[in-house]
Amino acid sequence: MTDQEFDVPGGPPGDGPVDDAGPGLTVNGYAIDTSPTVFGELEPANDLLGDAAAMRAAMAERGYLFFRELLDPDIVLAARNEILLKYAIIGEVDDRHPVGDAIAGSGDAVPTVNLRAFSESVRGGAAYRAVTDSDEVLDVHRALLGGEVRAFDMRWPRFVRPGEGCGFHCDGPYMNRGTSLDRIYSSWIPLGRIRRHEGSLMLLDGSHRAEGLADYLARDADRDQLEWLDDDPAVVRDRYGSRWLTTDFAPGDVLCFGMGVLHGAIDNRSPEGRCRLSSDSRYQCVDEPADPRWNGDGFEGHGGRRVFYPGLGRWNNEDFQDEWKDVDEFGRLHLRAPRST
Ligand SMILES: O=C(O)CCC(=O)C(=O)O
Repeated sequence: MTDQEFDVPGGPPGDGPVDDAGPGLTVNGYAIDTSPTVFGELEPANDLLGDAAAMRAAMAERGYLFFRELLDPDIVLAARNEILLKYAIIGEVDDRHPVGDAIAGSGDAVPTVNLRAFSESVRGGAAYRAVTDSDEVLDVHRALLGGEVRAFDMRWPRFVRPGEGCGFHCDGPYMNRGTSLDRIYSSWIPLGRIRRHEGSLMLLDGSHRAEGLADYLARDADRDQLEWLDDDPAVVRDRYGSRWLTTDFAPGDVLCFGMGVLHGAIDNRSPEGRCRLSSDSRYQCVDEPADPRWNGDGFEGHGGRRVFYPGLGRWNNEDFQDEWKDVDEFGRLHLRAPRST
C-alpha cells in the first residue's frame, strides 16, 4: 500500500504529530474540562502482552487495556480503504479529496441506496474482518477469557461525520442476553489516525467499580428502552468516576474494555471536515450462550426493519437521533418529518 493512497491524514502512524492541541474538546456540545485532575491519557498495556495473568489483573484494576500498535497498521489501513471507497460511492466521502482523507461529502445519495445492503457490505468486508478477527485481537480476548473466543456476529464499523459523537453509556445493557457480562469484552479500534478532537473514544476511569451503575447494568437496553446517560461530561464524571481518559489514536491501536465501563465519544470537530472511522466489536468464549440480538443467522439487532447507520444528525430529522435507522422493504431510509426546533 502506498502512502499516496491515503495521503497524509489517514496515513501510517508516522504521519505527523498527534499531540497538537486542535480545537477545544466537547461531548454532546458540552466543553470537556481538560484539567489534569479530571482528564488524562489512557495507559498503554503493551508490556503485559503474552502474560495472561497480568492482563487479567490489569483489566480488573483499570477496567480497560490499551495497546499501541497491536495490529500491523497496513492491515488497518486496508480496512480503512475498503470502507471509505464504499462511503465514497454513496457520496458520503468527498472524492475531490483523496478518499483516504475521509472528507465529508454531501451524502445526498443516501436516501436512494439500499442501506441494509450497504451496511452488510461494510460489516462483511474481507479487509474489515481481517482487523476485527485478527489473531492479535483474538489473542487478547483469549488471554482475558481463558478459552477459545469469537467475535459477536454483529460488528459496529462507525463513520462519524464532523459535528457527530456518541452519548455516554456502558455496553452491558446492550449485550446481556447471552453469557454473563464479566465474560464479554469490547474492543474499540481506530481505522486510521484519530486525533482526540476528531472523535476519540473517552472512558471514565474507575467507572467499572461504580456502585451507582449497578441498576443500569442490570437493565436490558431494548426491553427497557434505555437512552444515553446524562449528556454533560462533568455531571457523569462526578456521579460515576474520577477522570475522563482518552488519547490521540493511531492505526494499529486497540482499546479493550469491560461491559461496565462508562464511555462515550468526543464530538468530531475536525477543522478539515474529516470523518472519523473506527470499529467496535465484542468477544466471548465460543461455548457460552450468545446474545441473539447480535448473533446467529439473521440476528435480530434492535428489531423491526432497522439498520445500523449512525449519524445524519445534520438532516435534522426526528428519527435520525438513533444509530439505528428505519428502512422500508427495499432497505431505503425511511424519511419522516424534519425535527421541530
Ligand atoms: O465509537 C463510538 O462512537 C462509540 C463506540 C462505543 O460506544 C463502543 O465501542 O461501545
